Amino acid sequence: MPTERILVTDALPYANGGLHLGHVAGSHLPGDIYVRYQRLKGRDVIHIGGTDDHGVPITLAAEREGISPQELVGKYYQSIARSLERAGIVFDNFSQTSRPIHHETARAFFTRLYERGWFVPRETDQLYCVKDQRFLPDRYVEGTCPHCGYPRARGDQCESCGTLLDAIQLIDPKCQICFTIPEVRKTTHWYFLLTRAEQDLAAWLETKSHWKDNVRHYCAEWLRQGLEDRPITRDIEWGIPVPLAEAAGKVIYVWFEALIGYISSTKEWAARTGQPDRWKDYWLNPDCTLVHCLGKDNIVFHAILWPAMLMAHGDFVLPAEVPANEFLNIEGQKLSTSRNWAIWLEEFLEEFPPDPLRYYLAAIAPETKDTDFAWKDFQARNNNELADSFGNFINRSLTFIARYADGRVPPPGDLQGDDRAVLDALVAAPDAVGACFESFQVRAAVRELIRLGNQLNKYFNDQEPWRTRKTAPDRCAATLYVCAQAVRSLAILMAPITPFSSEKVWTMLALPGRVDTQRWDNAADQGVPAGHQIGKPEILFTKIEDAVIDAQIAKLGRPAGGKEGSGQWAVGSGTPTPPAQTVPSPAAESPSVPPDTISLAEFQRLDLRVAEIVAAERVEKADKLLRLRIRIGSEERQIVAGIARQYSPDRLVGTKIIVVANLQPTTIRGIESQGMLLAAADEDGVPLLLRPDGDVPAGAKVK
Ligand code: B3M
Ligand code: ZN
Repeated sequence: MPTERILVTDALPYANGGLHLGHVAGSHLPGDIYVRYQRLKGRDVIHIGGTDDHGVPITLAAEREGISPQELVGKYYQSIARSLERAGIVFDNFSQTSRPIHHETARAFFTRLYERGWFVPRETDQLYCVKDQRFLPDRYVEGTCPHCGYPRARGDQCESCGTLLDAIQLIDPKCQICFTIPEVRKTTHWYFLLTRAEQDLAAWLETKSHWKDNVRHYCAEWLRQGLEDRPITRDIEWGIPVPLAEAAGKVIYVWFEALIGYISSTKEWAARTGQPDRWKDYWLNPDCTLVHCLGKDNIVFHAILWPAMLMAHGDFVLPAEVPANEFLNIEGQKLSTSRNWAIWLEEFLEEFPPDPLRYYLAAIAPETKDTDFAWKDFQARNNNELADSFGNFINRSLTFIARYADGRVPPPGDLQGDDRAVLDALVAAPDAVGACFESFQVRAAVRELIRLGNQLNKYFNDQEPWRTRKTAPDRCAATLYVCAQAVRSLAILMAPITPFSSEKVWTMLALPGRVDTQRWDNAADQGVPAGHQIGKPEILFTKIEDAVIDAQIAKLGRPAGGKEGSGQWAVGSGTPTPPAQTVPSPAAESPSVPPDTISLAEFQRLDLRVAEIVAAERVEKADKLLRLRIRIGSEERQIVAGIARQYSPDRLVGTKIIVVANLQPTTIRGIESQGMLLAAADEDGVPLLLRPDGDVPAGAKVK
């Protein structure tokens, strides 16, 4: 049970791109749901966030977009803040680490640790790009991870095994600006003596036995490997200058200061509320519950580095909860911003209202393992659960009252067993659902709610108010009375997950105030009195058609079309990487699906076309090969195909075949082949061309 005062933070996304659903599922939605729940519980809770504006992820993106880091972070701050707001993710303060308040706070923090002897300068080897004439810290280099062999490990951390790295440890490092091989040069950096905090950290982590398994296991593993002192200064220009004369030209390492951003953002909030000291009620209060919401790639920073920093500082409260989430995959594949295998929040909200997204991400929250966002599953849950269960019950109940009771909630009369069973279920629900929210188990909360929704629909069906309306009006009145109470309860209980819809229900019920100012513990009160006049019922959740979903699936993996926040180089928390040339690997995550199954979206990435052969000739000294000139619509190309044994060139001219039109060009015997034709081997292994069965124009898409 948390203390009455709670401070919830969401990981600060890098302001180098728009937000994708990985950000939302990993930290912002869990944070928002928890805060909304705690607020309904009447606790003094604040939700603190902002953008992470420094470090290599920013400078790399700025270089690639051809604008200054300052311009870049300004632009993405706006877009990130706007999409969070549209998604109903509400912060008490959403700051930027590039603001003066943060620079001051971070420098003061640094100075305190320096004075306490927590930093030592060390001369170290560092990768340097001769071509770009600069040191290459962190993500300026990629190479092979020395621990797991992952070939695209970044200079700060391996995305695959999670190990924190020093760029110098990478095997075959490459400069991420010019992709040449860097050399090693000497430079001096200040190291944070993490080793000195090791014992205290271990003892403190021992007290966190209630933390989620994934978080405890990660921490245990890091401790088992032994902590290392970490360099916390960098040789780049963009960032917070190190407040030491002897470190001129260096900035504080982005992770070291970004974490302090939680304090700065709280200070900014306090100042905005006109009580500038109010931040101390949280950060300097040992009874304040500090909760950090984040994805698993950030665990080490929040559960090891940050507590060590806070211990070294001495004044501040330590994290109480670090409910980290695993990753959200998309259609069976790892989310990748560089391949645009991602769903962008802003684009999503152009097409769909926020609540179905919130509901779905809550239902599949990656709490204990990676989970999969599948568009068809999203559609099914929206249609079956939101529309057909919750929406249907609420709509039937209110419409019935509006139509047959003049919009007035009938008196309960003599309640009977079935009625009481429903009212009892309502009484039990706040604790049952609340316990799930309290322990960061949002999926379980959704399950409880679904169970309640099903029970309510069953009650409505069993009571048959459309029949009792004529045969037993008292029964009908009791049913409608109970249903009205249940609608009110549902509105409150679902408010953390579907706040917009809950507010709508509140309006339809014409109850005073707003749903988000109600009390969770009063959710089961019979709060809609007999005789109360309700408002106009409206459809709450609309069903989503197949075509709408198919269009979304087809968008996956396609270039983003220059939209803000989703350009080729504009990434969320992923690394900016050159565009991948390969078709994504098969979806193999779901146990019920054979490992070589591909999704519809993957199939749709293939651009299969009908092409007409306009010229054909043999390739010299290659008796199997033909060089074909083909026409796809108005475009002509050449391809090289191994069909010379069974087809003579002149017979092929005018023939229509099927080609893969978006295959990476390749060179065969010195001739560029700009596509591939489709053929199937006969019993003797002789390849025979596939041709359309009828007159299809060249250029037609094969589906
Ligand atoms: N910006 C990493 C990320 O966006 C980093 C989080 C900072 S939290 C203080 O995943
Ligand atoms: Zn370079």
